[in-house]
Amino acid sequence: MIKTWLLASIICCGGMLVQAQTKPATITVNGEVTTPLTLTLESLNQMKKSSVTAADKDGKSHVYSGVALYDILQAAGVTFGSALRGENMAKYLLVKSGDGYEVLFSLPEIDPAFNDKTILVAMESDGQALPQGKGPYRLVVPGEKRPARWVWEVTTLTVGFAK
Ligand SMILES: Nc1nc2c(c(=O)[nH]1)N[C@H]1C(S)=C(S)[C@@H](COP(=O)(O)O)O[C@H]1N2
Ligand SMILES: [Mo]
Repeated sequence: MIKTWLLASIICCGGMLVQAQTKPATITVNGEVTTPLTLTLESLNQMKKSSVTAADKDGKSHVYSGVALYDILQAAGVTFGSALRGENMAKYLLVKSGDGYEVLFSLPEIDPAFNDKTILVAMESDGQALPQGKGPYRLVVPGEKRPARWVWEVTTLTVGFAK
């Protein structure tokens, strides 16, 4: 009886430890949004998929797939389209990552009403999950000469007023 109990607690605690270690990576969307979000790989996979072909640091072209940054922010209720005017033109998006790296975008850069280039929150490169340390979510920003805003290990998207 005691043995069974012991075995059960070991399995249970072991399971909890494994769960703590494999806690899924999330993207938090907060700040000037109507609906703050916490997205998991599962919820991102339920959103509309987009693909972008872009050249990496070495100039090699890859097909990246994931969810458009616009679609994520749109789901959180960020002011885009006809609402991106007046004081909202002074809003920014700060992208934060697991290693503390942070980069900034203006909203018109992201909004298809202003810009034809799709900024992607990529989950795959050439059909494969992103390599360890470069995922599970990475920004892909087509058309830039340096990939300095291709933030890997994206954790947080914060919309704010610059004034
Ligand atoms: N999280 C995070 N993302 C980052 C960086 C970083 O230091 N941390 N460096 C950026 C810079 S300056 C470059 S040039 C590219 C390099 O990407 P690569 O190593 O996959 O070629 O990643 C960008 N994304
Ligand atoms: Mo860089």
